[in-house]
Amino acid sequence: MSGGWGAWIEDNFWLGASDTIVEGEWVWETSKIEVSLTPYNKWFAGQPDNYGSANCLAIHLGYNWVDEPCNLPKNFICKLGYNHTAIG
Ligand SMILES: [Ca+2]
Repeated sequence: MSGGWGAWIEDNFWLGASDTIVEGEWVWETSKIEVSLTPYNKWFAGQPDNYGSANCLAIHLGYNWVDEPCNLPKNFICKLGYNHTAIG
């Protein structure tokens, strides 16, 4: 698939944070730490904008962060511990 919404969906990934509990307060799903308190974030200019009730954090090409509706189909990126073995 190339171009249009298909490429947009394929070219970005869920990162595992959301503002579903309190709009505008972004929290990592696993640690429950506020995103603003972690040492790195890279919101794209004008993001997050809650467009279309966007409550989940995605990263897209250029490694910028955007908020998107949580029901969009995407692959995801996970942080694993040092001793984890990737399968598959
Ligand atoms: Ca939101």
